[in-house]
Amino acid sequence: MIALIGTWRMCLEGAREGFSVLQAGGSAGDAVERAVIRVEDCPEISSVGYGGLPDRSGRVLLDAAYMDGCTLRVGGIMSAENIRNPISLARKLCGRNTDCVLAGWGAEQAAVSLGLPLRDMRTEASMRKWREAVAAQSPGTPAGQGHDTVCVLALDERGGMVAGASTSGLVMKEPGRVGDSPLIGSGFYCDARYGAAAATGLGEDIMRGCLSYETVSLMRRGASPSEACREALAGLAERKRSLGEDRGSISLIALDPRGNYGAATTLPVFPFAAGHGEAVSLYTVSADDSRVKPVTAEEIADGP
Ligand code: SD4
Repeated sequence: MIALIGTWRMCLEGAREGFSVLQAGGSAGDAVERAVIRVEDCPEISSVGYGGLPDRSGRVLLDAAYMDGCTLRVGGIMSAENIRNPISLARKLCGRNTDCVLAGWGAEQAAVSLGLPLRDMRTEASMRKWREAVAAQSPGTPAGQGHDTVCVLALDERGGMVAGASTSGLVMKEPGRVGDSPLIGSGFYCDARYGAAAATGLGEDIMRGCLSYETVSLMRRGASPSEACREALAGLAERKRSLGEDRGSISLIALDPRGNYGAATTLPVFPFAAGHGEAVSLYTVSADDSRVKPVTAEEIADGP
């Protein structure tokens, strides 16, 4: 069985490309990298890669990760600038025994030494939005929460399973701020024996519950991907409620070794692209209705 799932509507084209890699007998790693690159390279997507919105200082600082579920090896970059395809660098770092997660300038140096292309990730449009945001902001305003990470999970014919994630983080984040996306167990986790999971939403909350590891753990104990996502989210929401906090803004996706996928969210609508067997399509789940519903891109054209 081959299968692939990715976060948000913006991932649909990439997910289709990644899925075609799997259909041609390619590896889960190639499928994930292809799908994420498609999103990173798109200048209109303002939360990932090229055209991603800058931090408060006007720099586009990127987080990304790649995990191989057969070896439990991981690669990642945090708060790194000028990396044309963060997912490709994360993948290259995965497999090293040391130095597999690099931050800032070190990540940029590694890209150069590994022969990966650099790029100024700012676009005219992203800098215009940044200038507007700076003008609208008063000192001490926290980072904006509307932002969307691309996370992709894939299963190949040989049972290979990979998780990947890439983001420019929260809008107007503080320089040096790192979200959940490059943190193993929080933004992503993948163990080919039990399944893979990834998260999008407010990283500061996702980290508190190590939600991706928690989701895979629940699958290890027999939960389906949908049940595991729901239970992991509900566990953190319950804990937050006991602390007087709302459930926040978090969505989870998951995939098991049989190619079943699932998702759960605290949002009114969370779109994702997924497919097993024949083709990839768009689906949604919502906080109030955990059933996975097929949708068209037009039906959810307003969101990411
Ligand atoms: C972060 N989790 O940096 C990311 C942002 C995101 O939907 O996914 N927002 O916290």
